[in-house]
Amino acid sequence: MPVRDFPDEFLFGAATSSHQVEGGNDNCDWWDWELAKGSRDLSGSACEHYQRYPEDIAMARDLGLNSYRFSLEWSRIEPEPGRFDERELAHYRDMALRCREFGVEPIVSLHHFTLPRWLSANGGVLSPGSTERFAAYCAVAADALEGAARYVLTINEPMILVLMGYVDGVWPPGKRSPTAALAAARRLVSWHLAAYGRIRARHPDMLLGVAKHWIDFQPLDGHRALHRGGSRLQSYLLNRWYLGAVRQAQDFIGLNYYSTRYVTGPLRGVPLASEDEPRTEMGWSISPQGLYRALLALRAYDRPIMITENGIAAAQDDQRLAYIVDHLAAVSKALHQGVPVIGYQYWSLLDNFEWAEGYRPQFGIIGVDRATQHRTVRPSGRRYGEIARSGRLPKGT
Ligand code: IFM
Repeated sequence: MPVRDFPDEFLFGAATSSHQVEGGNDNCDWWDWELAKGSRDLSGSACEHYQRYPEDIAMARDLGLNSYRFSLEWSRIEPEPGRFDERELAHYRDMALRCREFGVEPIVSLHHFTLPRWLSANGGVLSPGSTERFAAYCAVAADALEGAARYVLTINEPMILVLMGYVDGVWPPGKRSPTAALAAARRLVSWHLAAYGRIRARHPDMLLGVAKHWIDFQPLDGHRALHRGGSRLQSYLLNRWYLGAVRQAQDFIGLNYYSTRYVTGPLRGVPLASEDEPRTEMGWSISPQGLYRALLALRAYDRPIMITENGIAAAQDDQRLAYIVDHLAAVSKALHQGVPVIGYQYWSLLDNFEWAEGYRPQFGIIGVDRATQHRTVRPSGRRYGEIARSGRLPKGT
């Protein structure tokens, strides 16, 4: 009997988020932002996943995946403050049930960057009652998922939302203010804590977490104290601070990992160590050892770890396959050293709307033709599915 690289129950899957794939998501802040800021592309009909989800989940299952991460769209579920739309709740419950029917474990995010327009128009994350509003929405959403979804993520990448929306100002709400950034970061801690408390009290069987982005900060020059100190500081600010603040309110750790970043000072760094280093279409480094380091670091939080995102924007599909295999090898190495990794969700199931970058970057193991919506499974998707089915990496990895 060949030895498996991953345990039988390991959750191999792929991820998406509502605004990036559903289409017609016109009641949220991002829709307005795309129109007002003249984004590279409008999200428009995206992948029409709102209508085509049965077909898409079936494709994931046919590939051999046993899990699927998707998000609920708050702006659809609560189109006006305090009014919850039963049809939308039924829609998302059906998505989770459809997964179950196909033997696919649903992993559900309740918030993935977008806000209902009524909230963004009133101060968004920083509006005075936003914590209570978020917790109330999460409670209703969790009720709708009862018996259908076990793994629930309250917030996707809270510190990326802070960085892009309140430091760099390139995402809504377009602020560049350290004071607002700090307030938003604190507020997103209270969002999670409030939502966790509310859901935990009503649904003791649900396993709750945050999809926490982790950047592998490394000193560009390990001999320079400034680079070393800078990388520790940046890792604290972007990686560890939030995880520490919600430490007692997580049943598992959700890890979104993409790359290493090379640090040259307290708030400075470069994406690549040298100009000839291989990179993704996003210009990010390709660094499976950064994933391995992240997993070892996260062991300190003493919870099971689910890789809720890891992936590559690649014009060449063989680059995607190599990325997946090399990152899974890093996961397997960590697993064999006792790190409790319970799953891996590739980002993304489908080519989709990559925020400010529009439709140019192709992350999907399934390609989507923008004109026809035709789906094409890429060879990397097939090979990933074979790994998922067998629990084994290709020989020689
Ligand atoms: O597309 C995003 C996703 O929404 C959040 N994590 C990173 C992905 C790739 O940039």
